[in-house]
Amino acid sequence: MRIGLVCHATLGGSGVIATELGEVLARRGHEVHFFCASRPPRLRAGTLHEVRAPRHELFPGGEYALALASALAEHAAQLDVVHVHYAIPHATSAWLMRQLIGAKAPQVVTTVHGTDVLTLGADPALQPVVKGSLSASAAVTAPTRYLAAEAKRVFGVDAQVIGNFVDTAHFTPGKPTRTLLHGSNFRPLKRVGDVVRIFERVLKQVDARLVMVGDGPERAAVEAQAKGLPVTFVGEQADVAPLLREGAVFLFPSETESFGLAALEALACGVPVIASRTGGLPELIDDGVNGWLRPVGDVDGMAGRAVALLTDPDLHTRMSAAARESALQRWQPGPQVDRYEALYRALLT
Ligand code: GMT
Repeated sequence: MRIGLVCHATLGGSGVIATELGEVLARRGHEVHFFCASRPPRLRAGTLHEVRAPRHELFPGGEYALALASALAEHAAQLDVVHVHYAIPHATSAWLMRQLIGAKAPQVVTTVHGTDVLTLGADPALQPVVKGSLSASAAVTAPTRYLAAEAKRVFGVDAQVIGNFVDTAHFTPGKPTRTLLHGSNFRPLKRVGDVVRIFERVLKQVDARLVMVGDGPERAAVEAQAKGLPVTFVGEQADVAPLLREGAVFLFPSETESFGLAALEALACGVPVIASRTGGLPELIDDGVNGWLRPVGDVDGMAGRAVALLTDPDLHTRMSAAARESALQRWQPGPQVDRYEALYRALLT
């Protein structure tokens, strides 16, 4: 098949899933084209079409959404399917492309990922156009049952659940040291302040260090909060696997998460995850098996579990093995890419 993949070119999970999907599809012999504003950091396969959005110095407008629609229309004859990751603005650009091309247009699949449903997509300023664009997609998918239910609630659309996945050959266990880890884009919903609060409580009982991976709006404030503590801020990393291999515990106290790809990468490296019981995280983390779930904001509860993992080697070994096993059993690329391929084929017959 000739497949167009559209994603945001960031280190965010939706861009990572789109580029990994493209790599597996290309390995399976499909022709893969990416449409992005710039080169996605983990892109390794397929043809990249960088979408240039001209700007007018006076008038604000959705230039990128329109430029993407034009680029998709320009290449429509070379494509059987356009699969967009993250609905805003991609699903709308794909719908516009179909208006431009008509009956011969490629089929459109939209995968919703998180805030395109939960916050931004639910905003009354955008909800009608996102709803209309999703309804016009030939198929909508979501990575968890939780997000599929939210898509139904917010937009009235039925989304098929096709899970995210992790390359378990790259994300492999290492030799954990007394290191707590956190990785995110440091936005308020990640509650990075809680990470430091949890760590302060841990330090009262155990000697340890904290490594904070990523960057974003809350970084300066949390660096100030962590001053004087053994905390290292390493910024954005193209490859987080080497850092994860040193971790004993991954802290993920988010306000909400549709899936939590960063947590899955930690699990694949055999790092138990202590997370909030929120969103789709319970579909990834079995409480007390491959990690622990505590209510949002329960920093004492999360610190208690981290101390248990750092001080009980048998418990850590058991949970670390369960973490790796859960990634191997449930979140390998093969079965999820099979489902996407089957979906594309069904739309083309
Ligand atoms: O929705 C966002 O804020 C960004 C988005 C992204 O592009 O990474 O994150 C969402 O999609 C990821 C990949 O499916 C999930 O792992 C994240 O949990 C999800 N973020 C939220 O639900 C807040």
